[in-house]
Amino acid sequence: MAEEAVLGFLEKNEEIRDSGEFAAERSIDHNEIVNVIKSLHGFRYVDAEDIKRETWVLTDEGKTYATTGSPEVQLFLAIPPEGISKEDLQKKLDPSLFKIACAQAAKNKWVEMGKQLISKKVEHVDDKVKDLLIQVQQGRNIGSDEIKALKARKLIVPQTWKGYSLKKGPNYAPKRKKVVTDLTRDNFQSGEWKDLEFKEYNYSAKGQPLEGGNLHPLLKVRSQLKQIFLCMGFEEMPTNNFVESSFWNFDALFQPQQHPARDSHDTFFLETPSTTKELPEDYVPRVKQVHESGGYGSRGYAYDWKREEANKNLLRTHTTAVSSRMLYQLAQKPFAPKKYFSIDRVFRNEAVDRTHLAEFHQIEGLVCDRGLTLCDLIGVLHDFFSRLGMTKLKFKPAYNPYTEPSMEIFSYHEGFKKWVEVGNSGMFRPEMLQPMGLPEDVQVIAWGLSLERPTMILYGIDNIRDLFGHKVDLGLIKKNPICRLGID
Ligand code: FB9
Repeated sequence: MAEEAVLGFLEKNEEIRDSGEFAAERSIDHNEIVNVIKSLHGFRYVDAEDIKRETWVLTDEGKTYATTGSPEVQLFLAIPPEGISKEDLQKKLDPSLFKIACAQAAKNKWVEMGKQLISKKVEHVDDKVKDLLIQVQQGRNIGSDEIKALKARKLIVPQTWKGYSLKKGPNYAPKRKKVVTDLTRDNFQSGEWKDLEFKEYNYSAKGQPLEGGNLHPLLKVRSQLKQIFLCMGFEEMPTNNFVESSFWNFDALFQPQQHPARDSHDTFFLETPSTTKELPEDYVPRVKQVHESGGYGSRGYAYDWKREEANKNLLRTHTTAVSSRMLYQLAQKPFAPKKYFSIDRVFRNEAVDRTHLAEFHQIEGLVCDRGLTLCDLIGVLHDFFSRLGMTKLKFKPAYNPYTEPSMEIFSYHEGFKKWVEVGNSGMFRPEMLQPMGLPEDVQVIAWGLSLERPTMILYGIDNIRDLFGHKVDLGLIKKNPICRLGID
């Protein structure tokens, strides 16, 4: 009906100047006309141009007054000639209107708000507000002062009316030809195809979105880092055991049993199974020995080392626990140099904040070989971090119970224009390596960093809770760019 009206009118007329008037004149709903115009425009039967008009529409309160009359007039009409007490008058009107009605009626000097009585000051009043609201409703223009007054009373609000002006398009026809999308065997054999309108191919149509799996940004950065380690000739250590014994997590690393990190404020100890089943009985006494009285050039910690303490199970606080296991295994065989890495979860009973959760992924690299020095460590750190795009490094002396010397690693971040701490490193202490049975001239250089920090920086994620955990927005997982580590 709307389409015939539009195509029919253009058959005899140059253009439809205003779709709003066109619809109103034919009391066709303007939205119906708009949908037809959009579709005819799509098939180029018509060429349509937007026309916009700022109009005013009534708010719900405005709509009420347009039908029931303005509150001040309702109040005026409710006052009997002899006047009425405020209480009685209040009963006669809708409570939500009373206040505004009094204010307006008084402002219009229609009523006398006496102490006892409210009385009329004029004989008759016109409900100009109601009339104005109806005019606006009918789209008729009213004066700007009236507009301002109604707007101030939040009875009308501005609205942009959108319509079209349209002319015949290149494919104009008084009647829309049946558009088909496919050349079928039937319309081909029947020759009907010659008179048919074939729908244009929309070459910019987006194909069906491929619903494939998406890698979490952390896993993208992890696979990039794995690539870097493998390219540097490192082997991945097996990290599939979140539960570890205090022995491998601390004692084997020459971390004393009274070290603050070994109490439940920093470490998650297990209730069940609370203790480990087995430890290498040939090796444990040497660890006890080095803790209690040193050896290998060390004087140890001179305290009473307890097996029970070492037996306690916990959630590993660092993947260095895996390094200690692997280095011990290495020491059980004829020595061969090794380059190992690990990337997996570690757990620390820490206060959660913008950059810290109770668990994060630790990245660790180690090189085990004869005669390694601090220079080799600095060298491998430059090699490793340069592959992450960090070429400007500086090192700050640090302390770890299991490495001496130890260094914090800083990289100059061009974007932030500042030095960012990008990790920690050191040379494993002989008190850790010798009891394992590694040859005296074997040194192990190692370093560690987190997976979350680089991922947050690379993906511009400012709060770790948005990266990891139940608050992660799946949209981020679906739409995050590929990880271009070290690639400008
Ligand atoms: O990851 C860290 N920072 C970092 C790393 C990369 C990065 O890349 C950006 C793209 C440019 C940005 C930042 N840090 C280590 C430094 C800090 O964030 C630090 O405040 C927090 N650290 C964690 C531990 O927090 C308690 C990060 C985590 C960390 C620290 C030390 C080690 C591992 C992880 C280690 C070790 C180690 C030392 C010697 C021998 C073996 C292992």
